[in-house]
Amino acid sequence: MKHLNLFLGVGGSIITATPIFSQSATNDRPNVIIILADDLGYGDLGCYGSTTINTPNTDALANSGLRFTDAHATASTSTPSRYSLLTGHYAWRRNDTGIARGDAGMVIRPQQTTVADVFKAAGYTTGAVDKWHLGLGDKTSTQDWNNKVTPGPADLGFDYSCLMAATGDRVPCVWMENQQVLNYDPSAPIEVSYTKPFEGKPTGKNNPELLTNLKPSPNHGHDQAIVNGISRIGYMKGGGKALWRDQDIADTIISKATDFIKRNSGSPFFLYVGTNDIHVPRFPHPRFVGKSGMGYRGDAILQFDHTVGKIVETLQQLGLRDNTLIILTSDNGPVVDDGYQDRAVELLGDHKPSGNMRGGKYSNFEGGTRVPFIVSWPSKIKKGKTSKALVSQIDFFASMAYLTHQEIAQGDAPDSQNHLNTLLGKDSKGRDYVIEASSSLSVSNGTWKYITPNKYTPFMKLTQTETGNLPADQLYNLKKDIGEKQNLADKYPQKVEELKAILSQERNKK
Ligand code: NG6
Ligand code: CA
Repeated sequence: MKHLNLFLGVGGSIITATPIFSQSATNDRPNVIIILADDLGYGDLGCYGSTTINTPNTDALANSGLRFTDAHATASTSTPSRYSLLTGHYAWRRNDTGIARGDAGMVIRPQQTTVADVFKAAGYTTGAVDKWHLGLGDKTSTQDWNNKVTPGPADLGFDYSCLMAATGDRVPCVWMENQQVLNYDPSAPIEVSYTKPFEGKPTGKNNPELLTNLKPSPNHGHDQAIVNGISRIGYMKGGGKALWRDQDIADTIISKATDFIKRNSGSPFFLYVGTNDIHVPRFPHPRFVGKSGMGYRGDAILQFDHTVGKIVETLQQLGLRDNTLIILTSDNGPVVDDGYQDRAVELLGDHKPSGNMRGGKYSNFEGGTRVPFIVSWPSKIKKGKTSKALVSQIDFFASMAYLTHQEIAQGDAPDSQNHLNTLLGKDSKGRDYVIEASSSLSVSNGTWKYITPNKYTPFMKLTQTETGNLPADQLYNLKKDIGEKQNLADKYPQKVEELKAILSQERNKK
């Protein structure tokens, strides 16, 4: 239910406990920034033990705060993961929250309460600068991209938004600023289709000679509309000067995010920054090309790290750093070849995107959903600590509601728990268990992990992913076997029953 009346709480969800007036962030009301990387793995950062990539800015952020070693996205792909982070509702409770097309209607319905609504009710100014991937407009394929597309983030509590509707590899390849195409070019009206090509428009499939920047990997299917010498999923016409250049995407995110911070430096703000890095197509700015020695995937990690550095630097310049709570995490685990011939596989060398874990993006194994998770708030959190507490992105909503003194109305964020103390390092326990969704549901209590049987493929050839799918119970002892190699389900049937009971109890909740 959406809040209607902030002061009275009548018929609405949020009752404010703090007055609404403009005041800069105080110790009680820090600015909050979530930096959500895309497909960044547990092993992709120096501060998570990688010796093959340099991520000085992210490492400095970790050193300025708390680094979690058992933190989880709720799903192993983007749309469901982001849905849950913003709503505190498990995406798997709905059947329409899978990887969204670029012309999907908005997945979070306008009447749902999001964490941005919570911040807004607390008097914050709210912004989203990101790869959105949660749909725009009312219904799939009904958007008129030449006009304002509604509903959109403004209906979900965001005062400002500047976003890529879906992903870099899906049309439309334009930025949507406050739900309208940024730099709209009236001479090139935009049309989008996910069903048929536009007559006379080249495609990656038919015109490979036009793929001057990146070619798709065989059989993945990113061979439709060509934009900026890269073919995509979906067909698109028009766009003209509004079309993005992939090599500039990170810089656009940096400038829109830092502008938002500068504009709002005088009063508390919440900013959701979802980077395009390191999702495919990876086509970093020439400043980063060749710098990692690992090809575009590694270079995109450097570009991500640079983005982190720029955000932190802007806060420092404005004197906001001490009282800004930053959470840095990833929407799901890593993948190496996700659809383009960017030589990520060939140049990977000794780099381990999932660290010591098994699987990655699309996987039930820990590599799918155990993600980097850094929390930094210099005026409140001790420096340079590591937490082994079990945490999940599903708890962002309730923890932020608690931080900002907002009550959560009946029915809102039903799966979210307040773990603010854990996030601030005052409590090292965290959740009793986390639930992770991929092809199956899994549950982990930090030591024991159970994966529900299913009949899907155990190995995705295209991406070379060990999915963890098996038509039998799987039970792993993560404390002894982080690589999930030894299935102990037969040995400990009691444990299996215990964890299954948790899942069935969760499934039975609304
Ligand atoms: C998959 C795409 C992959 C990527 C993913 C979404 C194919 C074969 N693969 O369907 O390239 O776009 O969707 O990634 O189409 S996510 O991180 O946004 O969930
Ligand atoms: Ca992702």
